[in-house]
Amino acid sequence: MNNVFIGLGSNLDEPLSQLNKAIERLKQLKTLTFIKASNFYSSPPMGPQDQPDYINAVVEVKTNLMAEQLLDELQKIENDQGRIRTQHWGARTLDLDILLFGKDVINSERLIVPHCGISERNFVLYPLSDLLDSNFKIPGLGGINDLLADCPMTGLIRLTEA
Ligand code: A4P
Ligand code: MG
Repeated sequence: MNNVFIGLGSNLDEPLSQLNKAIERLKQLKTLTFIKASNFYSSPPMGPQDQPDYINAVVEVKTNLMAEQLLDELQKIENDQGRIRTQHWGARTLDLDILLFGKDVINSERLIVPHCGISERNFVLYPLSDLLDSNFKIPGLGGINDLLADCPMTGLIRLTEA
């Protein structure tokens, strides 16, 4: 079994309920065990500014699936929740990214893990840190506490207490 951390993001069609719906779908999947969800956070958009603020969260699951099989499941959920791929970094009803997949480092055509930009994106790093021990080390990036110290919370608002 691999411990996997999945990043969730939405800025269209009631982002909070998009995230809650996606979490319910993940809980129903027989191929994984849901462990825990982080707090929810809001933040201004990274990338094109003519789009609404985002809501982000991270969940931890355990699974025997291979990473690409898990990506297939996540893309099904994105598609079912009306994800339309138009502009890179553009507005979306739901984005599900595999942030960490056990201790694996993956560089395939479909998958880059750890996910790009974990260490610079406060809307990924802070919810992820809600779920990690303070001595946790991210493959190739270093200790979570050092990463947090280098990543200001600017613009990030914690919405819920998990
Ligand atoms: N892919 C590669 N690695 C992974 C991975 N670890 N997990 C590939 C998931 N997918 C991965 O993704 C394109 C392709 O990435 C997939 O087909 C998969 O094979 P996509 O979601 O269709 O397209 P995208 O939107 O162009 O890229 P991506 O990577 O999802 O964008 P980001 O980097 O996630 O950025 N601002 C705030 N505040 N909060 C946000 O959540 N998100 C984005 C999107 C922009 N601005 C944001 C936020
Ligand atoms: Mg994505």
